[in-house]
Amino acid sequence: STDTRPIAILSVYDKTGLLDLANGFIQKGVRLLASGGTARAIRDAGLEVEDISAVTKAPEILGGRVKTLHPAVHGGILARDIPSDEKDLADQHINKVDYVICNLYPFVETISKPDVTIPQAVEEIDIGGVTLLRAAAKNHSRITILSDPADYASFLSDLSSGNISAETKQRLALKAFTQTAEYDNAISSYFRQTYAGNGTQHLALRYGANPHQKPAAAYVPHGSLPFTALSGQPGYINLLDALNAWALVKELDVATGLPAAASFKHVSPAGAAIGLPLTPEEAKVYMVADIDGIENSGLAQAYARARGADRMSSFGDLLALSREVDVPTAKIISREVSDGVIAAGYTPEALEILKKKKGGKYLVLQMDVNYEPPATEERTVYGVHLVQRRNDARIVPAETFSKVLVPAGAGKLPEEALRDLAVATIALKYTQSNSVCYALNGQVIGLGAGQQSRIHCTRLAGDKADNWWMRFHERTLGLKFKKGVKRPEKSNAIDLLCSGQVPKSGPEREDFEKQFEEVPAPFTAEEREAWLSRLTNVAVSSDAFFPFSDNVYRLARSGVKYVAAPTGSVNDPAVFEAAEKLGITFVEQGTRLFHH
Ligand code: 93A
Repeated sequence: STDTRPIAILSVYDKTGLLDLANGFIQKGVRLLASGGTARAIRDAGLEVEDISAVTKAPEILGGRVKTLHPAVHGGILARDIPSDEKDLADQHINKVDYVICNLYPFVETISKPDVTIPQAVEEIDIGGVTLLRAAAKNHSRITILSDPADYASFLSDLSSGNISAETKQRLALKAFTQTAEYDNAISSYFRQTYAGNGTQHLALRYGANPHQKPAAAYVPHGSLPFTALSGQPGYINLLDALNAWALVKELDVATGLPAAASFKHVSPAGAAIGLPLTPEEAKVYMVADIDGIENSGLAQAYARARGADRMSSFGDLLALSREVDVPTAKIISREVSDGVIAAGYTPEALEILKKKKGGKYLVLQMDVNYEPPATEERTVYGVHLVQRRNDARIVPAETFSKVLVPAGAGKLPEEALRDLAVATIALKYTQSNSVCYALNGQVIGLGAGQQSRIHCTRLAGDKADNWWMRFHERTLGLKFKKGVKRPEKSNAIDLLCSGQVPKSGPEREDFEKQFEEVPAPFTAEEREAWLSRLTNVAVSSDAFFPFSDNVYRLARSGVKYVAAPTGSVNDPAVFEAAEKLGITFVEQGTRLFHH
């Protein structure tokens, strides 16, 4: 056509600021072409505008489903300033478009309505608008794309100054691309929830970390969730625990070749272990002496150790098991206070036992053992997206712990030490930092998590290891509880006794004594010292270097003989010297293992 004015195409659902914008364009001699409702709004205000059909020569059809989808529109938008494009336009009598103003049908608002139907949602899926945004943004070297009324004012001042910079066009194109990306995300997320079926790719959760944090959900963008709930409904923290615990046991099983178990609370392990036969004392301390068949089930042994290490912390745990759950393992779980289990599988009999727990509400998750998480992970905190490569560092005992620094020239560590260092290190990898872990006999015996100071981790974990060992004292093994005292109450009383916290008198002392057939005397300082001096061969791992030698001194007091930790502290020489003096073998574990 002979009309040589610049062209703006306007098609907006949200008509905020539209008239000012139209007016500004007209002042600058820009020709306005608009879709039905947009044209009407401009025209009703007494401003000059043409319908899109003036260039498409085609009416809006299908009740508005096809308004702007036309070569006359998209040819005009997508054409570059190159001879072949100019020729194509001339042949088809199409004019170049210079400005596109578009915002989309309110899909998100529509699906947020409580009773929305699928046809209603479908009708709000904008096609032509997304195409306008995308086409204009693609050709942003030439075209200005306005996708947000908030940008109109500054655009108008640029327009009247006659200079819309390349930088402005780029920024506006990015905004348009982001808008179409978010729009498509909202659509796929809606269909993930309605068509894929709850629990397949998307799982609605009752609430988030706390009951007032609604809504909450778990989903994967592709494929299916890697777990299925065979019983119960997982919560948000359940899943944080389950997925970390699963990763831990899978890795521990691979590293040792033995069945592995972990007992999680608040996204840190309370215990983690591999399946090694239990001594009669261990079976007693872990309260599993009466479990039939435990001597033939490595998985049951692993869980007995993981759940038994720190019975107080494991109260109400979410546990993970690396192999198919059998009846002995299910029997241990069934009588403990626990929130749920994630495992490689369940025998039918074991599943029957677990399904009966908590009146049928016990959470039983089956993990897809072949699932491999993507290489990167992302989360948002306070609106900011954080992206990182997943911590895929592998712990291979014979390699990871081969660099012995102290004593200099020492050979390979004994197999048991390598094994226990692997248990401690893999446990740390899934523990909120800072963390220090003590291990013995293929299990965690003390773990300090989430302390800001390393020495506090070392002390906390050391005190836990000491309490664990005090539970093997003959006086603890011989405790005579009254009939009817429940398992958790026994564990609390044992912890009070073993940690040396029994008060001299008062209501707490009375409560303590009430539970016993024969009231035990608190341990004397001499008794403790004598018994603790017999704890030995303990292996310790630290998720980062020891900044001061106080850590090594504390380790030595709990029978530690092997330490694996990263190096790099200015105090390394002092740390090594302390280890040397105290007869502790120090292995450099080269990878820092912070976890949050
Ligand atoms: O149904 S559509 O996908 N078909 C189209 O061809 C089309 N072109 C623009 N919806 C279409 N639009 C959208 O219409 C725009 O994204 C905008 O949200 C809305 C403006 O319609 P009206 O100008 O009739 O108020």
